[in-house]
Amino acid sequence: MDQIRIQGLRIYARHGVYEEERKLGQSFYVDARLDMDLRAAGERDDLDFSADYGAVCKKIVEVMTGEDFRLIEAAAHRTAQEVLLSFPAVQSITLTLHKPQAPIALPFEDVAVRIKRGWHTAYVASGSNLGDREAFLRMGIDGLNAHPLCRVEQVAPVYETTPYGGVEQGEFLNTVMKVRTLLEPDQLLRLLQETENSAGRERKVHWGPRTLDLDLLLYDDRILETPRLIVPHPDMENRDFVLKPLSDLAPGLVHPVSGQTILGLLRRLEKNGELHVKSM
Ligand code: A4P
Ligand code: MG
Repeated sequence: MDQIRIQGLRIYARHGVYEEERKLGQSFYVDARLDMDLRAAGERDDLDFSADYGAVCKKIVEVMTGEDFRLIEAAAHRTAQEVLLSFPAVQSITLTLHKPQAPIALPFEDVAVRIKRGWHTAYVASGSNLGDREAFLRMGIDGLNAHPLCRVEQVAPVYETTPYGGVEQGEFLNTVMKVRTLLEPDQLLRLLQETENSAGRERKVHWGPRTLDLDLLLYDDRILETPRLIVPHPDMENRDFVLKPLSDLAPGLVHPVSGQTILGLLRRLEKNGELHVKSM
């Protein structure tokens, strides 16, 4: 990927564990590598398609001097996060924070931390079959958007679907959201569950009726299996009410376990049988 690089930005700040450091301050140096697609900016000669490196430097100084951290790890983390939030064209940032005057009672040249942070793409399935179903789907979208580290970028059309899974219950509305996020998968799952809870979700019957169900389908091309979270969602291949809206957003996306595209998985399901989406 293309890059913008900033080297040796000097900032006088007060990060440190010792009182002396917090009182007197010292010089820190920041190197930043911004990974982003610079083709459109290059072809059009237009800053709107890039990130203004002067403004990025100002943002870094603002964060580094706006709050005093004990650890350079924390200062680097917050600075990287704020750059990503303020400059949407930046896909990821590698930030090195140097502290050459750190209180180490030995001769040394430099001490630094280097971190990489970036945006992730997640697809979230959303379903409701109780109460005002449309309003509950809307609460799902709003709940994710309300989190500062999440942006719902696209929402697929909403489909009316017959219940899957053998439990006698009302019909569902289903859709899929494309989410750009700085949250890690377990943090995103927690947000999904909090959003379900604030929509009055009660867990009584497995696969039973629900005001709002939010399932994490895909997170970049990661494969995860923990007691709390399996990604890709283990049953998505068998659910046309998931594959149909997902294929509206990303038909060519490759499922990282099966190696098949989303459209391919949907076609296979359509050939084999049990379908739940009422109107395609
Ligand atoms: N969990 C593990 N992996 C994931 C993941 N990728 N995303 C764990 C979300 N959760 C994941 O979920 C049970 C546990 O799964 C969680 O604690 C989490 O740690 P839950 O939401 O508490 O319980 P549930 O919803 O009853 O189970 P589940 O498996 O989420 O149900 P489903 O699979 O969502 O099925 N028919 C139609 N037409 N449309 C529907 O939307 N939905 C269901 C529910 C049944 N039939 C349906 C529909
Ligand atoms: Mg669920």
